[in-house]
Amino acid sequence: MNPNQPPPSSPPTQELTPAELKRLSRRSFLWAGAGVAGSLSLLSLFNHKAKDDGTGIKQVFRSAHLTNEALAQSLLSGRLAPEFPASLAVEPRNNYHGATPEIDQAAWRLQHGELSLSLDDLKTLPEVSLTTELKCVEGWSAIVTWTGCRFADFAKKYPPLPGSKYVALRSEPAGFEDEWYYVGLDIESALHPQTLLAWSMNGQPLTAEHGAPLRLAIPIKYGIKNIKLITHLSYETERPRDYWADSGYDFYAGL
Ligand SMILES: Nc1nc2c(c(=O)[nH]1)N[C@H]1C(S)=C(S)[C@@H](COP(=O)(O)O)O[C@H]1N2
Ligand SMILES: [Mo]
Repeated sequence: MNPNQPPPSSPPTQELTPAELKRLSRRSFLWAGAGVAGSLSLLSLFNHKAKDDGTGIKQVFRSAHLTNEALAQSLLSGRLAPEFPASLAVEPRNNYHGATPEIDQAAWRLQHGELSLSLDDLKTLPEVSLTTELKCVEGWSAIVTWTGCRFADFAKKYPPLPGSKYVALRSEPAGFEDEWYYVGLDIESALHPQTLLAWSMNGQPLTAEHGAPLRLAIPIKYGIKNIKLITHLSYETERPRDYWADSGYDFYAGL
């Protein structure tokens, strides 16, 4: 730690019993941390004085945010995202960070190590539909019905090697290099029962705007983790690169 930086807030876990911890959402926990640090005005003074670390996140907040990553992991176990009646589902905004890649759908394959899987290969796995909320960090959200297979069922058929701790998902459509996107997931989140490799949205095959032919629907995490048009899937022992984590967002991006 840079000695010129103000001290981070003291670890808030000291003050809380596990039962109390469970009752706190990640966000309210941040505020609890701020309370422990002293006062909000003190924190904003720190923030004002703290140097930007180059990711756009001030050091003081980064330390709080690292504590929260650990917390996100402990809160994850056993939590389910809310589900809704399918009648509430709507079409979400198209949130490609650039142009929508229009690819040859018939030629698409999911690369998994040596395997090159077609959508029909994936459709042999049990089909599941879930109506959940897609929440974008930009502030909008939409209730959407996703249909596909559970990532957990994919992992049963194509098991990770022992010691795998992460999943790397990449969207690298040929000819759309400017739109390439990549997401890293801790393996527990990938295997969460609500995490789907989805091929349909609101009862229709995915459109190009929403990631045809295959995307991730992971309602325990923000929209940034819901990678569209997946072309590569691998299990990893080290934390993989992640498009938004590379820009300073929380790698876990949990809700
Ligand atoms: N390949 C790819 N996947 C992506 C993105 C992207 O830019 N490229 N944006 C993400 C973001 S920020 C959000 S909020 C969701 C939005 O999904 P939608 O466009 O189907 O609404 O897609 C995610 N998946
Ligand atoms: Mo987003």
